[in-house]
Amino acid sequence: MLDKQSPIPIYIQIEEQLKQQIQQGDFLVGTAIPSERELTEYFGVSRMTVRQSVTNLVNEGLLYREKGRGTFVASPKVEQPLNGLTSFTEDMLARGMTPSNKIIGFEILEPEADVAADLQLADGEKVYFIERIRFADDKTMAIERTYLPVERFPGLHRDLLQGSLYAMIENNQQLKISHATQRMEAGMVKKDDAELLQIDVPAAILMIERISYLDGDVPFELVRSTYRADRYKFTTEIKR
Ligand code: 16G
Repeated sequence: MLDKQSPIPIYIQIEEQLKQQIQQGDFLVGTAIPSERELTEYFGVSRMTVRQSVTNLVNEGLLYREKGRGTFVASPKVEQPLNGLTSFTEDMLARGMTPSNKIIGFEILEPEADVAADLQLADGEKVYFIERIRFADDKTMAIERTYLPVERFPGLHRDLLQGSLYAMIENNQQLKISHATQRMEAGMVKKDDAELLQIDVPAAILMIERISYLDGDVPFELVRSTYRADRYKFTTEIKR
């Protein structure tokens, strides 16, 4: 219950209490939590206070609102370690989820200078530009925009990318993926990407750029990904 004498603001106490109830399964994933009116009566506080607590939980990704329907409990975020060089397919399978892709773009083009530099391409070298929406258990997770040097993967076609790109590289092409560098920053989703990810604007996203290398320090992919911040959480192990 609430402690009105506590230095902890009431809206935070309510937030913590609701969080605990979600975590212990009092409210199940996908079900509605009580309405603002009900929470107002239950806690004996103003509607504004309740709204603030609920909004904070929505912003943290524990709850989501649906216009005209109410506020629901969200699925827990996928927690992905950043320590190993793994593929989306491997990550989702490791969590017992089923990965799938929708290829929304596949073309050969002349890369911009920054892409050519990242992939260490010679003048005039072309790239495949592949756009994929990635799903876990049929839920949208991310959009990946991948650049691959045409010279390294001659004859690549759309059908080969229905599954895992890394499996294709390692199994079909018999190449050895070695390491990658990655940059991550926060942002707000663009309108077109929001439609692809089936989210309402405004929404937070995590943008990741990865350059991956084959054995011998040869860059083979540049990927610019847009991850749903409400579905993803990245963790790193750090040692001292
Ligand atoms: C991950 C990688 C991406 C790689 C993809 C291959 C990040 C940020 N990105 O999503 O660079 O191309 O896996 O996945 O982790 P696939 O083998 O399932 O196609």
